[in-house]
Amino acid sequence: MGLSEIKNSLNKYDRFLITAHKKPEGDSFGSEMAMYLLLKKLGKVAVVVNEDLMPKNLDFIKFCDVLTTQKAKRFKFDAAIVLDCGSFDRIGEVAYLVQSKLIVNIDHHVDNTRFGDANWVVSKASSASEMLFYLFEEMGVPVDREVAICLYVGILTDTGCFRFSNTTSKTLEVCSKLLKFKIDPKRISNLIYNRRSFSAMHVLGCALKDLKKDDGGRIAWMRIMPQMLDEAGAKINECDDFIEFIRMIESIEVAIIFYCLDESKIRVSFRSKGIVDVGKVASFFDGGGHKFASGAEIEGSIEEVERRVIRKVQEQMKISP
Ligand SMILES: [Mn+2]
Repeated sequence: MGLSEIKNSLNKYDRFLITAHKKPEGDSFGSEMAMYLLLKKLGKVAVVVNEDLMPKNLDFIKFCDVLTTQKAKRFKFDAAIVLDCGSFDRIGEVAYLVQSKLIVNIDHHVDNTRFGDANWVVSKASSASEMLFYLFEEMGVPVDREVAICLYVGILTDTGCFRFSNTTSKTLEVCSKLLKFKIDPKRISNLIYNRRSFSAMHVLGCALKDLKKDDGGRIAWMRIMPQMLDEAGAKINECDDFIEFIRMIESIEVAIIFYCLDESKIRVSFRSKGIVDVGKVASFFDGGGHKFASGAEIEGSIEEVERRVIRKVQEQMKISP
């Protein structure tokens, strides 16, 4: 079971579809690209398919085309490799392409549902990218500079730049080996984090002006409204990590952002500093995620959704240790 099972599947088959969770970020995209490079080195044929476009700040690790599900329809493959994904439905519409194929599940989420025909889940690993490093070792394929960049990006982003509790001594050992390929941490972090547009910062300013907190003072939230984006000329995906600015406040335990997608659909993001399990709050609203970072899409007006969500977070806070 586990790693040897994955190794057998990679050796046995020749044509692979690689995918990861919807809205791919550093780890999903880094591990997808590293997996693509691994399969190429093994003489296999592979494509990367995602429901969503990759974020612009990761364009420097794009080592192959990323297909949409439409374009991938014609590609014939034996097995699908699903990376960084706790449950099968999180790959979105890619599920329709792969449902009757052999599924290889490689992931580090604690609540992974073992949806694959072959499963390798290491919840102690910082990231799927860290696991890919071990996979290269197991397959006897040397890592090169391109691979090292992909894996470093995945680990860097999933550990919040080595700030989160998933940063272990093994994680840093892997990074120490990756840095030997003369990759430049300053350049990489500048590319990932310091390429924002002025318009996105204007949206942040606008949202922060209306930052709110509850009576207890431990829950804070803000709204991203369509008119803010229109006025500034920014896109909603440029606001993805604005929640970090709320988490920076000393007294705050739970940070929340409400993204108003339209009049009756609100996407909600949650971050917890560690006491409150926001994964439970998100799953109450049919969302998903971890204990400390989660999200959901909720039907209703912004006022109504805001009220229901804050009440639920307050309830969860009451039963927290
Ligand atoms: Mn991950």
